[in-house]
Amino acid sequence: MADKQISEELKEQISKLERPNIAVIGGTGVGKSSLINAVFGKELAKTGAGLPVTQEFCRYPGDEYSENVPIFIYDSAGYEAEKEKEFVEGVLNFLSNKKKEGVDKQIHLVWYVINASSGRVQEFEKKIVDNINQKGIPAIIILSQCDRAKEEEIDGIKAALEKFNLSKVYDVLKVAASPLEVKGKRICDPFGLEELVNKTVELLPDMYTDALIAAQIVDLRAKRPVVWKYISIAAGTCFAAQASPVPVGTPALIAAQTGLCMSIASVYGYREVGEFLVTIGSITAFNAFLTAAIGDLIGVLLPGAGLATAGGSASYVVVFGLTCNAVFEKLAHNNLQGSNKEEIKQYLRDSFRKEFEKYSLLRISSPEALEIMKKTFLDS
Ligand SMILES: Nc1nc2c(ncn2[C@@H]2O[C@H](COP(=O)(O)OP(=O)(O)OP(=O)(O)O)[C@@H](O)[C@H]2O)c(=O)[nH]1
Ligand SMILES: [Mg+2]
Repeated sequence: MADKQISEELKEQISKLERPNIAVIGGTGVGKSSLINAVFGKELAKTGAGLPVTQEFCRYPGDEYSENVPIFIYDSAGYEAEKEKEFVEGVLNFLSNKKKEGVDKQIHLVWYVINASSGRVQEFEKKIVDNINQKGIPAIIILSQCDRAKEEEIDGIKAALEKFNLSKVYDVLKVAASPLEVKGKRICDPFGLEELVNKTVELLPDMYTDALIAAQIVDLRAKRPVVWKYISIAAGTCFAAQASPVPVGTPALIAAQTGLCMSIASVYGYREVGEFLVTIGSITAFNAFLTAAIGDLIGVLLPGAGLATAGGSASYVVVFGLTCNAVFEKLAHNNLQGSNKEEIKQYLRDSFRKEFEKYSLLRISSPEALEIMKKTFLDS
């Protein structure tokens, strides 16, 4: 009973993550696609110098992956010189049509991008931004490529924007998503991205922010509250009135830990690793993987293992959840892209053991203890 209950609840929680739609709009070559890639830590959108790259509104990810993603982002074709009229019409039509598709499909936020080193904003851009505002869509203005803009260019744009007297919902942020390289060396690190994510979270309705936090990669600590939600649902179920204590090593707890591991993996964008773990062969193989990594430590956590109390299974779930979080947080920091499966497997096995050992003395004997743990986890 308990296994079904836990995994069903997790599934339901995931499906409740409403998915925001963000549209990225601005001139050609200002760096819209580069910005998207930097925020989401993946080469979602094609970028490039020279000719215009993005040709029309493209949704990322596309239909083939849409089941599993917590956010949609629309990259757009930039305006080109002398085609401003078509551009304005195109953008406004797009926003109106999306609005007609309903609350879920409409654009919830616009990132309007202006190249800082151009030193100017044009009159028709005011029209677009004003119109976005009239449609009730919040917008953030992003001054891109700030790594190579002079202060006076940035000030010039800011002064022009002030003259435009745009509504209060806007914020103007300085960003460098893909800083210039000189002789193979970056002149500075990317900047402004965390601020952009934070501001975005502030402007989006609450129901959308978990989804955004899960999808972005520039601020890893921001993911913890979402991770905690998963851990606390799984652990809380162990204390629920009718849930019987879950014996460690039984299908019930294996199913719970598998679901929890996958959910946490997906918050860090490692859905594939989560699935890889789960599908190493089967859930039994995942269990064998864990037994090889941490099996001998479970006895430390639950002396005389076997039949656990509600507190015992909650402790196990929390320790396991915190372990998964630490493993995926580290994986995101260390970026193992390019490593082969065997290397990743070895890395995961080692870090599962190390992290599990670290947390294994934790005891969660009551719902109150769960609350205290929450605070420690979010503040540490
Ligand atoms: N120096 C610097 N260059 C950048 C930055 N962001 C993007 N670029 C460069 O600007 C060029 C255009 O970037 P894209 O991201 O393709 O621009 P876009 O706005 O998507 O362009 P279109 O798709 O044509 O509308 C590329 O050569 C990028 O490497 C940045 O923050 N700093
Ligand atoms: Mg583009």
